[in-house]
Amino acid sequence: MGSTSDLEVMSAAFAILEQFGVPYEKKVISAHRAPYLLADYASSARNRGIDVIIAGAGGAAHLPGVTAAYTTIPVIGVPISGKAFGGMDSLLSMVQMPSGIPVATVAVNGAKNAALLAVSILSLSYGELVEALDEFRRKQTEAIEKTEI
Ligand code: RP5
Repeated sequence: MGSTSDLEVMSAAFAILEQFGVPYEKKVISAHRAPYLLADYASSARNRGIDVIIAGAGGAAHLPGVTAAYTTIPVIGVPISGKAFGGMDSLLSMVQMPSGIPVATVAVNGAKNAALLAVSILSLSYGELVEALDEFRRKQTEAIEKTEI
């Protein structure tokens, strides 16, 4: 994530990754304030065994786009709403990536879905996650079926 101020929103992703038993690392790396750190992190990610990167940022949210420029592993962007524009600035910064460097962008503050998408991608290589995803969906459906108002 771009700042510790993104931590609260991004914690929804940590919760999902922990629920599925997916090992992960959390980092604050700003595309603007420490671009050299981002270049090092993203360009070494594949060789360090990282399969997917979830990048959450707000404002002129270049973090996922610049990350994706330095690696060919999948990058999922989480636009984070700041004080201005209700997160529309971050959303457009991510979803409007120019052709050639894709960022899979989820909803504003959609950290939970970002992690679920990461787990789906990982399930292509780690078969045990397939059953875990099916179980997650079953429970979600059951909860809806049992809902009374
Ligand atoms: C972005 O600027 C961060 O991702 C954060 O969402 C936003 C504001 O950062 P702070 O000023 O709170 O550090 O780079």
